[in-house]
This record gives sequence, structure tokens and C-alpha cells, in this order.
Amino acid sequence: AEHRSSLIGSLMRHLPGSIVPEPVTQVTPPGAAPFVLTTASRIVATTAAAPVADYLAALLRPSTGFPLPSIAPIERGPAGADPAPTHDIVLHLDVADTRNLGAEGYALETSAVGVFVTAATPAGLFYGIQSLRQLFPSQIEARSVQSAAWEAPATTVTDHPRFSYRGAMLDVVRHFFGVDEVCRFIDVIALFKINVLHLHLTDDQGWRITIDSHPELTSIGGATEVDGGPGGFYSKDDFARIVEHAAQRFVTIVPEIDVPGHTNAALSSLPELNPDGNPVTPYTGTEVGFSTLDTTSDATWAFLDDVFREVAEQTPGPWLHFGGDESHVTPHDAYREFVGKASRLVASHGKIPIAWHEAGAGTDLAPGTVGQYWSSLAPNEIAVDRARSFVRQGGSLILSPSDVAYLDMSYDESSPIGLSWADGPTSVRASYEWEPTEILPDASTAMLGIEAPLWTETVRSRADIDYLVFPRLIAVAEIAWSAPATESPRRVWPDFAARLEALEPHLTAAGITPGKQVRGHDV
Ligand code: TNX
Repeated sequence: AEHRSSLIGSLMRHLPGSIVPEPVTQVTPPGAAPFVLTTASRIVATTAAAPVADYLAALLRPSTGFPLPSIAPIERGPAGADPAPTHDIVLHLDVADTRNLGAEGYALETSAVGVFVTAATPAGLFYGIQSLRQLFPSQIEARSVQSAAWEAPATTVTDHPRFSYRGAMLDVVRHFFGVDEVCRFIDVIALFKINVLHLHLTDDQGWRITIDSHPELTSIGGATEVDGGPGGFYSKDDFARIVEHAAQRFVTIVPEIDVPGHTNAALSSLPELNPDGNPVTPYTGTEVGFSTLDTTSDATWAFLDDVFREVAEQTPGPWLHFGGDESHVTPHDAYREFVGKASRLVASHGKIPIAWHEAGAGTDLAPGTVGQYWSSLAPNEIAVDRARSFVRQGGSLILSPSDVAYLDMSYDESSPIGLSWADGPTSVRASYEWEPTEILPDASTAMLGIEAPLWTETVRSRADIDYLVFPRLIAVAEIAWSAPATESPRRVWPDFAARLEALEPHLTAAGITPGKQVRGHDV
């Protein structure tokens, strides 16, 4: 009996076929034979799907050691021609599919006759592949050859996201992270169908993006970080590599140039930004709210025009974030005028402006400017009013409630790193159990999406990133992708915790050590 109950326990823990974020529909026939990936398996794709097929092959080859050639559908012969079980993975682009999968949706069918992923777009195929990865044994994520039975349980999924903007943010200023580290971060967030990476590129402690017309920004401003470390910055070529790596994973880069506050690095690099003639020294502490651009000087606006132009040129995505947070030493009226003018300057360079919610104080924002709410989940009156102002001015909202979506908060008193100003530490459960529309019920139709930021005052290494980001980013990713709890019985903590537990070996195999382990059957 003991053996039997431990067997049932381990079966429950394994939860074969579970997927995070929870798909819209999933049917798993009991007892059906699984799909088996073998050395004879092929990836079948048309030319339009070939880049996604190459991505899939690059994922599966290292751990399986299988050749997994890509072939065109025509070489495979007409559907049904071969009634015998096959081991192929078929990626099928079909704009006419009647299941209304949308721009990012997909259908995934695994069985003894093969894997079939159908979508209207390459992005949809890519998300189908992310679900498929989770169906294989966890060793699939290893980067060296493993021996495992490469089976995926038979299941049928149709899926599409709730929100089109599903973001993570990395602060590369407080501590600098180089191109390889950022690309690795993109790889791991893509597994959870995150499609935006917001890079916080400038702040008091550093300036990380090359602006050819003002090289001092990086030669001086790039050389510092919190703790007095060496800092660093991205050359134009580096930044292009990040953008390209992201694009291949259907991740859009949102660059942030934070103004008028959080600008000590710019002020200490360019004397012309300080019309009073007093030099500004570099800063490596963690205080906020002490710096500001001179909002009225011509030098400021000439500088911003150069910066926004060169950042827009380096970024193919539609958005450019101009910050606007915590400008505590900018006179209020000057601030209100500044954010309006800054939003219009961003728009004049062909980008949709995004700003933190404080910028809602500006009454003449460029139409369509997006606001990012970072106050508490329990609506904070002033912050909510500012957020509403973006909607009144024709814009939409990104929600990053700091007490549940900030990845830089500690988990509990035992966490060696992380902050706790946002209403104390944030448990994994707290990062999961919230509903975005509760913050601004009257603006639910203006919600672009959700973003989980990682500020890096206490984050010094890849291990630190993984500790704070996992597993909480997965919780936020499910809120951004999956249907709300009112429509899905699986959107409850015990179910999520069990699926998270089942996924943990995948994270470990991918080299990620999460900050908290969640034992689903205990809750
Ligand atoms: C507030 S949230 C900030 C950042 C800090 C963060 C630390 C926001 C828009 N600004 O400058 O890094 O708190 O959690």
C-alpha cells in the first residue's frame, strides 16, 4: 500500500501533459499512446515556417542527439498516404484555419501518428513549440546528449493569449549585464510566451546604449554601476545583436531612456546639460529621486532629440519608453510640461511613447502614449488617476503592480537578496493570485498588457537573476497569457502550484536554479 500511494503521489506530481501558462483548452485522452521522437524524426515545414523549424531543431538536437532534418511537406507526401505511425513534427501555417487562433494562437496535437502544430503566423507556431517543449521529459532542456525515452503524452491543445503585451523588464543600469546574459534571459522568458523585453538602459548609476552624437554618455556614463563595479555599455553592434536574438524568439525590445529624473549619469557625462556650470559627479549608490534634467534649457531638448532619434534608429519595435518616474526634484509644473513635450518628441521619431504612470500628470501627451502603472494592486488613488489620464488621452495601459509583479522584491525574510519596499516581500503565491482588471475596472478595455520588472540594485549575477525571476515570472506570465480565473477552473493556486512543480525539472535541466520550490501537493 505504501508503494502504491507513493506511486500515485509521483504520478500526480509528474502531471503528464501539463503546460504553463495554462492553455485555453487541452484534452488529454486517457491511455492513448504517446508521440515518440526518434532518430528518424523529421521537422516538416514550408519555407515560411522554416525559421521556426530551425529554432525547434536547435532546441531538440543537443539533448536528443538526433539529426532532426527539416523537410518540405511535399517530400513527406499527402496527408494520410502513410497510415503507419510516424515520428515527425509538422509545423503548419494556415491563415484559413477556422479555429480563430489569431495572431499568436496555435493548435497543438500530439499522438502516436506525429506532432502537428498549426497557426496562422510563425509567432503562433513558436508558442506551440513552447508548449511542446514542456510535454517532453525534462532532460530535453539539457545542452548535452541525454538518454531518455523522448515521449510526449497524447494531447490536443488550442490556445491564444489574453494580452498582446506580455513583458519582462531587466534593469541593466544598477548592475550591467552583457549581450550574452541578455540573450540567455530572452531564451528563458520565451519559454513562458513572454513577448516583450523592456530594457531599462539609463539611470543615475549608468548609461548603457551608444549614442554616436554624444560618445561621453557611454565613455563616462557607461563606466559606473551600483557597488562601484566596472559597469559597461552596448555598442550599436551589441544592441543590434540583442534586437536580432529577441526577434528570432518573437520578443520585441522596448528601450527605456529615463527622463527627466534618474539622469545623474547623463548629467555627469555632458557638462552642457548643467547650465548652472556646477559639475555633477558619478553616482554608485541606490537612492532615487535626486537628479533632474533642466526642463527648459535648449541643450536638454537638443540632447533628447539626438538620443530619441538614435535609440529609435536602433530599435525596430513600435515603442520607446521615456521613463518619467520619481522626478522628485523637478518642479511640478515644469514636470507636467516636460512629459508632454517628451512624449511628442518620441512620437516625432516614429515611436509610440511609453511612460511610468506619473507622466499621466501631463495633460498634453502625444495621442496614444502608453502608461505603465507601478503602484500597488490595491488601487492607489493618485496613481490610478494618473493611469486613467493616459486612457483619456487615447492611450492604453501596461500594469506592473509593484507588490505582486516586481521581481526584485524578496520572497520572505530569509531571501539573501531583493528589496521589500512594495508592501513587504512577495511570495510566489502572491505573485500568482491577482487579477489585473481589479486595478482599473473602468479601463479594462484599454489594457495593453502586463509586465514584470527586475530592478537590479541587489542583483549582481546570472544566479541572482534566476533566483528572483523564477518562479515568479512564470506566475505573471500565466496572468498575461491565460484566460482569467472566472473563465478557467485551472487558474487557481493549487493547480498552478502543481503544474509549476511538474515544470521544475525542466528549469533545472535548463541550468536555472529557482529562488523557491513549490510543492503543489502540499497546498
Ligand atoms: C522604484 S519602480 C523605481 C526604480 C527602483 C525600484 C526598486 C520605478 C518606476 N522606479 O528606480 O529601482 O523602485 O524596486
